[in-house]
Amino acid sequence: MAAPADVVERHNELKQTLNHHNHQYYVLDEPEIPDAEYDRLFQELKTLEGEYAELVSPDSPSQRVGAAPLSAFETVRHEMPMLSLDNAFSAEDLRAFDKRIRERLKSVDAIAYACEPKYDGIAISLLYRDGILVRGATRGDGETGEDITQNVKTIGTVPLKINADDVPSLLEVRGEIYMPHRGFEKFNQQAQDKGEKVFVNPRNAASGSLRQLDPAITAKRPLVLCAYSIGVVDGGAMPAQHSKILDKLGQWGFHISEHRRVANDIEGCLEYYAYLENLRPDLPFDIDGIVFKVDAIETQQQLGFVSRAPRWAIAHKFPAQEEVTVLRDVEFQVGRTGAITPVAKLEPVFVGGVTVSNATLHNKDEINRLQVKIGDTVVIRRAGDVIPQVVSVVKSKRPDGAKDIVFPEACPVCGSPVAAKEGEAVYRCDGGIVCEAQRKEAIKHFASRHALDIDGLGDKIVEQLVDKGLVHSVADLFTLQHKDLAGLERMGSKSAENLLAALEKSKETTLARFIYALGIREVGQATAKNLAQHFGTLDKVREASDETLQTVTDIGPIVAGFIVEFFEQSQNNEVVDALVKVGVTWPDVEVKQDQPLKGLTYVLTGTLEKMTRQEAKEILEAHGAKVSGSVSAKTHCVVAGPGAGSKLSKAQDLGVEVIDEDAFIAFVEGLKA
Ligand code: D41
Repeated sequence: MAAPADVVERHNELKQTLNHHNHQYYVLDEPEIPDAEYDRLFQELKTLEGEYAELVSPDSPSQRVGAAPLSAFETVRHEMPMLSLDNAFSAEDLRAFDKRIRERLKSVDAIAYACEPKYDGIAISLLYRDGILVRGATRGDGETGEDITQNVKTIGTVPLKINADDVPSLLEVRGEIYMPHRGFEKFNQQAQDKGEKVFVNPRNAASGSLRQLDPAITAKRPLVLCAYSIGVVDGGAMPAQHSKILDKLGQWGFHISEHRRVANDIEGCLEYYAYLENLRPDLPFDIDGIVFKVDAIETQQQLGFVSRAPRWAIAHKFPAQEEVTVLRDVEFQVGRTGAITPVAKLEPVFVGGVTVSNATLHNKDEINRLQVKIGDTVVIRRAGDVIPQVVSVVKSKRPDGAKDIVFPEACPVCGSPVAAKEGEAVYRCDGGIVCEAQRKEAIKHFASRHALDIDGLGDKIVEQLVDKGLVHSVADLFTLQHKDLAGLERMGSKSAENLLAALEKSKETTLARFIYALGIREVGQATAKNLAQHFGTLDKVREASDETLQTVTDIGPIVAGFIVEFFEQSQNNEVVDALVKVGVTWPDVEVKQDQPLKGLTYVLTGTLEKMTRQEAKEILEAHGAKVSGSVSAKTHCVVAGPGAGSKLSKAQDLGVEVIDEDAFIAFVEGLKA
């Protein structure tokens, strides 16, 4: 049956739209819509083509996967095309996949599947001749990609040489290059500090990093390769199961997913899906689904592929964590330290399992970067349980009346001037404790679980206490009377009694909690603990100079500056004194006298085999040393395990002492004696 005119029209429209977004995504690295939206449009196109085969044309996005590479790199033709993956979006889709396979094989037996996370990065190919890496290439459109040999060679997880006697003389390893969260955040922070371009997400960061024409730039990016299959093999044999092939690659020094597993049947695959979906928020990298592959290579070959996607593999995608919606308004919230945060008020939208109507716009720079206006259609992302954020603007959907976002020049709560310090992106209200918003936040923080842990003193109660003028500073909490509390909303006589008892109880605390509760900028729980352990008494912390503070574990010049600044302000000291006067107490902390490594900075790098890095760090810190993440002229010593890279070479360049793990252990033993 011929397709009706309206279907033909819709199909043309989809083709055009998808080709546009394909170009934005693959060639320009500037996606305008979330993957979920793209997937939906693509599915719609595939459905139409499924119904009316005549619609399938050579220029349909269904006929190619990705676009031609940029011209700057040499083009490489993959000897064996790099296939793409079909998607499944539900358990039903997955069972249908299994059914198709068994029907095709005319088999009633259960099929074993290799299960692995689908890393959200860039697929690449690595070619090894006699075990030596001779070429690295992007997947590109699957047929041709870009030669990025110089760039992949800079990535630590890419072996330059496979040291084994059973390596085929020609071997192609395929995998995904991605940027883990920590590296991504650090990189973006640095880029922002330098006023350079920041990346929207780790995937774009990985892609942008690989596309640098100067490998020295790529070398500085925290990229990781995870190997997921092989391509051409000649002059040697590989195992007969996908899972065993990965094991082999692991033995040869490739990074392979630690979460991979073999399921005995498709129901096992669904269990694996649930397991990984649960783990996903805690993974230190982005994954966008799971890949299931028939484990037996012989069966894979029997099944073959259709239009560039294997029949024997499928990607089970997670539900969208990004969505599009409309930005209705922007509100400015004032935090504990006066930081003004623009909050996007959104047309409510369902993202990754929850309805979102607020998202953070972070700060003024971010608004400028996004070039967002009120009325815009925006892309919202919700990652794990962090605050949803606006990641981009769909400029093509901007309405005529879109309004500029005006950042306030005065605090929306107290009217004090708002300013950013030089080099800082954050604008702050300089009202300090004059600002009601800051006072409220400071009190909420003081009462919070890891601070004084005042049971029953919730946000709503704090707001009422401040609004009614009953509490100006945290010290006032401890002089509250039953009659003050019982009159509040949501507070009966009994709850008022309970709150008074909780306040009384909270007075007995620890030095670390007390320091944390003060809410000094950048002094979190860990720093507060370090301060308590280092100084032992509050007075010593108060008197400590900038230089002394910097000898404390994990405290650098910036945090030291905040602490000094805090105790320079008389109103802060008055509050601290008042707290002590009303009876807030804690036992003094015993300071370890024996700190032979005091003032020395150590750096740990590479893999330690007899202890974890965390253990080594704790040992060093217990002896008074500072453990840093980067090597500088001030570094006293670098402990380097196998796989140490740039830090080791930097230490060598700077002439910093380098010891291996055994020497370190001997040294530590010596300290005990
Ligand atoms: O982690 C991944 N992104 C991943 C991608 C993976 N774990 N396995 C994959 N397996 C394949 C086949 C089945 C074709 C060997 C893949 C991809 N392909 C793939 N990545 C990009 C396009 C296709």
